[in-house]
Amino acid sequence: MNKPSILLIYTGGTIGMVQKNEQGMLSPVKFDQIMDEVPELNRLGYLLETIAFNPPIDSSDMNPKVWAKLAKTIHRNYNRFDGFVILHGTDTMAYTSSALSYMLENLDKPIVMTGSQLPIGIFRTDGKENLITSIEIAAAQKNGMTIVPEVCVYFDNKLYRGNRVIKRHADHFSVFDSVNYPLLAKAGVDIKYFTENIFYQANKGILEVRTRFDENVVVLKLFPGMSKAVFESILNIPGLKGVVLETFGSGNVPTSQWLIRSIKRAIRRKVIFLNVTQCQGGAVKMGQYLVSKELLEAGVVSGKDMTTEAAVTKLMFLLGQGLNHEDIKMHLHKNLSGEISE
Ligand code: ASN
Repeated sequence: MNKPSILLIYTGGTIGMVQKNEQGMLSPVKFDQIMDEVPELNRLGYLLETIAFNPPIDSSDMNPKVWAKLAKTIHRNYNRFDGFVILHGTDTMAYTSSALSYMLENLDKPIVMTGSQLPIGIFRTDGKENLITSIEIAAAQKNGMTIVPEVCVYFDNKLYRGNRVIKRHADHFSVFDSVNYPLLAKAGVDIKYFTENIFYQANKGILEVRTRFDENVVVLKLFPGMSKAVFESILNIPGLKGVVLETFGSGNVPTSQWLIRSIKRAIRRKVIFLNVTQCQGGAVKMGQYLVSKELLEAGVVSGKDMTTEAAVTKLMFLLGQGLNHEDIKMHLHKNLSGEISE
C-alpha cells in the first residue's frame, strides 16, 4: 500500500513563535525551526511535504488575500496529496476555516487546521500533539476512502467542523468550541471518528476554487444603550453592502422606532442584513418575539445558528461572487458547506 501523502502549510501563529525580547514578546519564526522541534514527524511513515508562507504571520493579520493564497496553494497541489494540514494562529482560525469551507467547492480531501497556545519549542507546548494528530487525521482512510473530507479544526483532542467553531478561550489549551454542531472526531488512545457527523459528497465533482471576497461589510453588535447616532453612522458608511447584526438571544432588537427605521432605510439602499445571535449557542428565530418580527418584515435575513465568524465570511464571500441581490439573500440562509442547520 502507498504511504499517505500530506502537505503541511505553515502560515504562522503561536506554534511557530519564539520570545523576541526580555519582556517575552512573541513573534513568528521560520518553519525549519518548527520541524526541528518535532523529529517524531519523520517516524510517522507518511510522505510529508511542507510549504511555508513568507513571512509567517500572527493570525490577527489574516485577510482575504491570504485566504486566497491558501485556497490556491491547496488547488495547485490537490491531486498530489491525500490530505492537507494548515498551521495557523488561533485568534482568527475560525474565520479562515469558515472562509475556506466556502471557497473550496466539491472538496473530497481533508483540510485540517491546527496551531497551539504555547510555542512548539516550549516544554509544555500543546503544539506537538495538535500537529501530530492533525497529520494522522489528514491521512486517515478507511477502505481506500478519506475519513474526513472537510475543512476542519483540530485542537486539544477534538476535531470540529471548521465553519462551526468559535475561539472561546484566550489562555486554555481547549481553545475552541462548537456549540451548535457535534464533534467530527475525538482523540484518545484511538482516534474515534463520528462519521454520522461528517459530510460525504454524494456526487463527486472536480474541486472548484473561488477566491473573491467583498470587504464592504460590518459586524454590528448591539448593546443596551447603543445610541441612534452611533447606530446610524455605522449604517451610513460609504459603500457599505452588508451588515451582520449581532442581536440578543434568539434574534431580538430594541423596539425603538429609530432603529427599525434606520434598518429599513439601509435596506432600501440595498444593504443586506444578516441576523445572528450574540449567544454562543442556539439559533435566531425571527418572529418568535414581537421585537424581532419587524426585522423579518423589513427583509432582514435570518442567520439561524451560524456563528458570527461563519456569517461574516459567508456574507463577504457571497457578495464577492457577482450574484444579484436576491440570490445573495437566498443563499445566505441556505446551507453552503455545513455552516448552518436548515
Ligand atoms: N496570536 C496568535 C495567533 O493567532 C495566537 C495563537 O496562535 N495562539 O497568531
